[in-house]
Amino acid sequence: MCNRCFDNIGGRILADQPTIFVLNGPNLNLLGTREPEIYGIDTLDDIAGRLDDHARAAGACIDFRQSNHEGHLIDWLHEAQAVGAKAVLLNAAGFTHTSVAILDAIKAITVPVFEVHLSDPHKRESFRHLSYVGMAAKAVFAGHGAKSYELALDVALQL
Ligand code: CA2
Repeated sequence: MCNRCFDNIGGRILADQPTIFVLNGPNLNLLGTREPEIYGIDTLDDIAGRLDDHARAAGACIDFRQSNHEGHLIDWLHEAQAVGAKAVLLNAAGFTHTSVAILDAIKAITVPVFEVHLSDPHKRESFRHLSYVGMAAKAVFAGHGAKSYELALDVALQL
């Protein structure tokens, strides 16, 4: 997270630097430790570092988070709206395919949400073909490994 973007009291976003929330769902904290043939070898920290560099170079800030709990992701979507984030990149992981509550949260905010996946769920098991997130997301970036996040960030920065 880029602390320059937030004040110390209310956590509000300061003035001129746009902030992009990057929210990651369950099990992604283990990225880089198994199934590299599907998800690549980067850890979530590696991805966060690259996004941060990329965003700073463009005069923006990244607020990068991960949780294994559905409610945290919902609270963070609400927070993105409350603090005036420019966009949200959301890899809801397994919740992508199950969570009406996350769909409702995306629909409840006006901040554009971009769906991100390392793998391409449409080339995998049929239960991954349904995406509740995709029903409300502005666009989907999937199947490019860690690059999916960078591609989504590029588009979000151009909003
Ligand atoms: O490809 C993606 O980014 C997914 O969102 C990853 C989810 C999966 O359920 C979605 O269908 C597609 C799984 C995240 C599991 O994360 C790990 C990755 C490597 C090692 C351990 C966990």
